[in-house]
Amino acid sequence: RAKNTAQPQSLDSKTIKASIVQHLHCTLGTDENKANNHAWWKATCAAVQEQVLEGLRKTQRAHYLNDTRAVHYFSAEFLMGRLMSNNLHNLGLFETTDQALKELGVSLTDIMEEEPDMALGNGGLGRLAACFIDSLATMDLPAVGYGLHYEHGLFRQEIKSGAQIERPDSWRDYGNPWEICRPESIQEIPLYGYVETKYGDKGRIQKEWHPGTIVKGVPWDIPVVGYGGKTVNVLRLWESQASDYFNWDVFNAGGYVDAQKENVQAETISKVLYPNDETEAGKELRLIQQYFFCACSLKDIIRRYKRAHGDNWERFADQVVIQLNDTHPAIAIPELMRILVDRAEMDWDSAWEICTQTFAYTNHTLLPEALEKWPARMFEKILPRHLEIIYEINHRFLDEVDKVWPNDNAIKSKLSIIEEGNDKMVRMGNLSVIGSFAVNGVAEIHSRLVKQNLFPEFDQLWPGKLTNVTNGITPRRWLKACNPRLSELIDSKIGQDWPVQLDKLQGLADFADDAKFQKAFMQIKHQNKVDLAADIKALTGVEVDPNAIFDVQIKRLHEYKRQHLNLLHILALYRRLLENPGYAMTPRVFLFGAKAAPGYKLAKDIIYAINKVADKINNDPRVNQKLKVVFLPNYRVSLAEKMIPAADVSEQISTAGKEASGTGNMKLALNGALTIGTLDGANIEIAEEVGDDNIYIFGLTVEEVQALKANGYNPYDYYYENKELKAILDWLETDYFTPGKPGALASLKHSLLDGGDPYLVLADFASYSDAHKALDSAYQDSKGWARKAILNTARMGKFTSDRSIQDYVDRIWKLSSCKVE
Ligand code: 26V
Repeated sequence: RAKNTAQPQSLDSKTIKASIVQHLHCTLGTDENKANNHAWWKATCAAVQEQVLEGLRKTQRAHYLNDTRAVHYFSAEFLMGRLMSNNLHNLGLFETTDQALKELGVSLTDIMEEEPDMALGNGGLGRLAACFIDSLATMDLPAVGYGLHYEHGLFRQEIKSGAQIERPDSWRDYGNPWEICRPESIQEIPLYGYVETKYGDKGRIQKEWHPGTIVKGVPWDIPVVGYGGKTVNVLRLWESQASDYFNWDVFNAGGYVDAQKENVQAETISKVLYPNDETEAGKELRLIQQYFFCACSLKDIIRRYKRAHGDNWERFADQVVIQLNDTHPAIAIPELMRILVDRAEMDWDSAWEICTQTFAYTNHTLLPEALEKWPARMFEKILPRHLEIIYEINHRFLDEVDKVWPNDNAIKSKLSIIEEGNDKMVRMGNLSVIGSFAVNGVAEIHSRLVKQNLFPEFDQLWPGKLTNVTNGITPRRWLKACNPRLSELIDSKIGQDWPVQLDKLQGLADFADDAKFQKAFMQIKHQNKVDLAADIKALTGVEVDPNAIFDVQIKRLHEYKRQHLNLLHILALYRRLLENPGYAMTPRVFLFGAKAAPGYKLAKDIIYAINKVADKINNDPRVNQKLKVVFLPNYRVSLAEKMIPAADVSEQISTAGKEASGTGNMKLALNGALTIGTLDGANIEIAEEVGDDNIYIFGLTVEEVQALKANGYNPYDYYYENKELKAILDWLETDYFTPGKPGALASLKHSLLDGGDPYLVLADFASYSDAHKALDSAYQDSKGWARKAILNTARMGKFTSDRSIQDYVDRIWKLSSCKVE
């Protein structure tokens, strides 16, 4: 476990004040009288960045002098959110800076609101990458994050008349004070063109790729400050630019016109983050993005390696480990083979040995529609040499398969990297497993299903290669920084080490029945709810009562996550209240935050339905005192930081077997929310930790889901059998929620009946409703509830991302820490 105790450097408030004012004058060109919050924010960033860069310089020197082995985390997404609060906390400068600004008549909380979120990711996978690099720095581990410097991050969501509208996110319009451009490390990346076969001495066949075009990769470094402020690693993000390079080679070979035809607009490569999550899009630009950042990053790694080890490749895999965050960077595998075989002229077997000692791959989903496949023809056009290399990898691999399963064509076609058919496809998952020395899922159940259902033959072929590393979250951002009131209370009871020794939270269990502590704990929850209620009012105009249960579902909108199950239950409560105004229930506020992929029609329909139902309920005086529904627009990291500390209930209601892990579930429970959830992903491990009395589990298990589907699931059985459910679904077809527009919510009903209800919403409805009843009556017992909430916080130690990283370090990366200073 992380050994760090945060005893960060101490700058006094006078020094910080002077630095902020100095930057206000000399960096921003303004003064204390004229400066608005934005200018104050920038000047404060500049002052903080001075400390950050000092740490960066020392860290880079220490890593260089010690010639450290490092992990390189390749990810198409890093969902960083805002950096000010995190950097101040990790540097141990939060209070001092708060004080310094106060003396200047400025509020730190206010100016932090000026910072745009760095939303360079879709959801769980991108935020996990951000938590992991925080832990890596905190644990003094040599690490670099590599990704794309998107000009536009995930779209900004507006809600117009209930419907989602996407607007561009322009997070860098007024500059990003945290990033540093490194023109000295620009890389040139080839694309398109053709492959020439040459015959060298001793009959050696030599391949040369004549690219059709070259694009420039410009690195932007974002320092990543570890807690305690000692190690400062980097997140290096690549921006594409047109290269001034003119490809005379192609021109002379007569390929100029073709090359021009195929010439991509170099600048578009890093323009925009793909907003799909869990659907494979198959777009050419996306493959180019993936190759672009992998090729830049590999060149960068090799340049650094050669500086220390020259042309001797023998130690490469000792110094370099590359973690592939899903298959998005899997193209790095054939790219390293190309560099070793074509450029370094290494023999195939030696090159393959290095490759398969370097890469490890994390799988983040089992959904078939999210498993990446690329048309071989697209590959051939963009990366002709890589396609050849992939065929060669595959050929040699299938020979190995034949030794284990002789003449078994069915197994060969299943394990092949190439999916045969009219349109041959390259399966990036198979490539990743074959080219890596370790493969992991992200929660116990998910890893079991990866072994049993997704890659069973690979597990037989290479026993032990497939493994589990359960996800985690950084408690620095997700408790210390976002919930200062609770953090202070925890400090007062168990000391200040918990942010780096999260197991210490166990000490809070001693106070779970202590009336005074319970009161303090629940008062903090209440105060956080008061704050959120004010934000809700400001953002939506809806008034909510902080005495009600705050029931929160925040995550990407997807059928498998079943926001519509939550909505059906809300409609059930609404009906019960209309039929019986005395219906016994604790007042409840249902809160949603969710973005839908712009092309995902049903997901957008669900958002619309939530908003229409919310409008109706919030304006119905008959139920107003008991029920409110709020959809908060533009869910993002900074909004999560406000919602999570205020949550009483955490909705984790995916169909069993579909949510690989979930990480929001961990954040909410850590902040004292009780989970209502299925036996899916990390919910199972959360239940093991917090105990059955402190979580509300409902619904079908993975085995029951499989059995029900095998026996032919018919959603109509539930529709006709459950009168309440039928009434609710029929209600959606009327114009009750969309006056004058009957049928506006009908797509929902259709997906659940004629659409076959692929995620078993109706099958789990009754059980979900029962779990809610149990939860509601538990809340009535305020002492009992306080105890449960405290025990949730106390028992979440396992889910620190420091533990996940320690798992990777011990079992996959074999890394040593390197103290700085
Ligand atoms: C797929 C695609 C397909 C092409 C377009 C862009 C794109 C972007 C993302 C993805 C894969 C998303 C997979 C994912 O986010 N999985 C989530 O990973 C979390 C961290 O491990 C985990 O907690 C969630 O349960 C899992 O859904």
